[in-house]
Amino acid sequence: MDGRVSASEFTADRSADPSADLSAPARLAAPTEGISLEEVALAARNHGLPLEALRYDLTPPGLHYVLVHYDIPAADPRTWELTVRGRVRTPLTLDMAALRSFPAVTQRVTMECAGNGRARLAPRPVSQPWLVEAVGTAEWTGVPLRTLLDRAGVEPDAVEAVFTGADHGIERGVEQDYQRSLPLADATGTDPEVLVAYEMNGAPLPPQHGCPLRLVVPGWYGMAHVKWLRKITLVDSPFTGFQQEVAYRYRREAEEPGEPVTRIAPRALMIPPGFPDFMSRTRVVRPGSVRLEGRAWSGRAPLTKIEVSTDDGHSWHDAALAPPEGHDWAWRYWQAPWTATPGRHVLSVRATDASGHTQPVTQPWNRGGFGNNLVQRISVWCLQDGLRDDD
Ligand SMILES: Nc1nc2c(c(=O)[nH]1)N[C@H]1C(S)=C(S)[C@@H](COP(=O)(O)O)O[C@H]1N2
Ligand SMILES: [Mo]
Repeated sequence: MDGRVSASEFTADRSADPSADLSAPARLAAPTEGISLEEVALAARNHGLPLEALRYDLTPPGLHYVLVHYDIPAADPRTWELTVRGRVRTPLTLDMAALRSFPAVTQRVTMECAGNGRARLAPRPVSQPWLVEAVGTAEWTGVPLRTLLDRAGVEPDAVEAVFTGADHGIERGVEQDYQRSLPLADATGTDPEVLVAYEMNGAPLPPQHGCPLRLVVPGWYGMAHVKWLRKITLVDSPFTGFQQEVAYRYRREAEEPGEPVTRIAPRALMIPPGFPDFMSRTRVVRPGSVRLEGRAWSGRAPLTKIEVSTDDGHSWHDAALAPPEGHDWAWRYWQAPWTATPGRHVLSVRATDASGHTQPVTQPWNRGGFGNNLVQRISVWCLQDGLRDDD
């Protein structure tokens, strides 16, 4: 050896398995490693809710967060068919007209990506780098899943329904259609009631949200709401596909089976008050009375308490929480008064639900970066005057 490191020593692992270059395994970022261009590319495709849009009960078109693992597939509603197969007495093939002929149900549902909060974790799981904004609320219209399963006649030995989307890709070396399953009890439940939805806020589904058909599973994290839904298969043993058994598990060690990611943990978010600095997004407010407000939700149990802190978590005060008004699976408005005094402040809010869960003030870490409902912190400068005089 002449002391130089040959190129093959760096590429040895990869040349042994050429697909490692094509589709890398899951990993954690090194302590000093920043967000990569690959993650920026994902973030540019999969946008979040601008937090000021928390002001709307229903998220306006285009402001609802989006998460697409592969590509948005080409889909023509005029020729689309949904099949129901497997452990059923009567296999079904339904076009959009047939689906629309069933009695329709509309539900207001807050959806949140299980990876929301991932980019704030340390060590940071390398993936879609959400901060806190992967959430939105829409009114979804469609056919209850149990209506379709009744029509097909589920055989007594069926234990799960598997949902297949029309999108196709490779993830961590596994080529696949996007697929997820639900236990039969959840698939046929009445509260929450799972929908096979064809409308979002009264209009046909837009391409990025699953045109022409998607599953909506109220209370569950986003991965369960399979978009571009083309096939429902009743199976007699639990589904072990990639998005079920490999991804979307709470794991601290890579080798452990982990717990499945299911329902949404409680979270409250605040509309950042005042106005932002362009680069840092640090907020500026004027001294005096400021209304702190936002939305809160939980997919596990009704909310019982919202608290705000204006001193970086040292003390907490109850906020006023609006009633659910019949929308049990949607976020609720909260507000609290604050008197801003000159200087720097850190604002936070946290939600508690009837299952006794409160948002943590230390990170709930797992390898996939799922369910990180660590409290939001908003840095605010209260300035007597502007930084520059406009007059
Ligand atoms: N077919 C399919 N369904 C999918 C996905 C996908 O990539 N393909 N992404 C899932 C994830 S991880 C989330 S968070 C939600 C996002 O739904 P939205 O883009 O309508 O907000 O869709 C889910 N359904
Ligand atoms: Mo997600």
